[in-house]
Amino acid sequence: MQASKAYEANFDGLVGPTHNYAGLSFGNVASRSNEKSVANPKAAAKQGLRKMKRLADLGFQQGVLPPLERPSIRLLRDVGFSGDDASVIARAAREAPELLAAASSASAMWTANAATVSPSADTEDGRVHFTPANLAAKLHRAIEHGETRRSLGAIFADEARFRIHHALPGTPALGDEGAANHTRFAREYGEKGVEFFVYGKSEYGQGPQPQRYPARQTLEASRAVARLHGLSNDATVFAQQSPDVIDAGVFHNDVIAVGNRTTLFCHERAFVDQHKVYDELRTKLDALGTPFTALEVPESEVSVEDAVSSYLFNSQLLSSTDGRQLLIVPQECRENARVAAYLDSLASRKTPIDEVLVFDLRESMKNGGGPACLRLRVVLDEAERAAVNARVWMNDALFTQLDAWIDRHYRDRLAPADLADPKLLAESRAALDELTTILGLGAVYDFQR
Ligand code: SUG
Repeated sequence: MQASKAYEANFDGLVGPTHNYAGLSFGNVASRSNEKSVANPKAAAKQGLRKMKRLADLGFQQGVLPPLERPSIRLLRDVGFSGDDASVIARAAREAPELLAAASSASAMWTANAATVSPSADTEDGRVHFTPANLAAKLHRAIEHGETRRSLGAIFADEARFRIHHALPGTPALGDEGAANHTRFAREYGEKGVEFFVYGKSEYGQGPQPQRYPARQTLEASRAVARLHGLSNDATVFAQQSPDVIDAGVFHNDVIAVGNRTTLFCHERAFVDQHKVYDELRTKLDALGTPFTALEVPESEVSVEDAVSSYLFNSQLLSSTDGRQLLIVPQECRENARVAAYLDSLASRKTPIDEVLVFDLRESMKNGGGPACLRLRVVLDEAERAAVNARVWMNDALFTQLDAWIDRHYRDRLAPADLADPKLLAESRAALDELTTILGLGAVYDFQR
């Protein structure tokens, strides 16, 4: 059967007005080392928006996912703070500042963790499947999935084409971090592919586990998502991340590997039994008539430590319309001499990467979120693309509108103490209320209902 033409769209999370550095993610080196520094939400939102605009200008399908309502008054009420909204915030600031910080995080910007997505070419029922990630490992992230599901529902509303599941039960045995631990290989986006799930540990099985930092994704969760999406066993591969790289700060697989179509770009220490993993991918892809290339970076050229500090592998590997493969890296890659030398050497080596583009995402990077963290990949054929809420596609007009919207609503300085300011809630709600009109989302937020 001839596959229909399909595209990989990237949906980036718009950085929310409460972007701040609260040190909430033990195991994520950047988050912990920038704890309590002063953030610039306006700059953060503009850096993300400029990435979206530039990729749209280059001809990529680029969408926008909205921030969530923060601070989450719902979380603060759930943990016993009561009274009017201002009193809830004031009491939380006094009695449990760490819970106020969790309720205020703009972490939904990292949409690679919003959900796992399987294209219709891979699923049993021929629909695009989404499973919002339960993000059970961290409180500030575990509160995202309900609202995320609502946003996805407002954008991918056509139930004949899109199936949006509920998140898996939020418990350690089923810890799920979404697309950050998922990659799909296929010759053409519209053809059946092999879906690659990477987990940190198995809850019930044997096997090595990290000792220092938590493994956020379990094998049981990855298998559950594959089942929900109706993926066939002969077109799925499950691999374990090396526990020692988790202990070195690789809290998601997308900090050490990225894939696109027939290419896997990764560090040589990314997986347990790495060569077996390549063999299984190659065999399963070969059965579909699809080639496979692993571009592996050795420790001798770029150490895991360099990879974690530069986010070399948290890059986006994108196929341009003229068939070239682009690597979208954060500017921290240019500031690390070994990583910069590696990237420079790509021009003279024969690799599947044709060009490297560098982006300033400093504000997000300081919380451990690079180019790939900020995007959710959704492969869509023509009909599916036409069924997406058209207002979320990036173009000149949307860029101009959002840029002005950021100017109107965002602060350029947010220190930890500012989270106690009740005005931040009102400002954030005013911004989001206007955003739902710009993006045509309807009343997705609790405060609008
Ligand atoms: O879950 N950081 C996020 C970064 C997520 C990166 N995503 C991917 N790798 N796909 C996290 O650790 C830090 C928030 C703070 O400390 O204020 C944070 O949540």
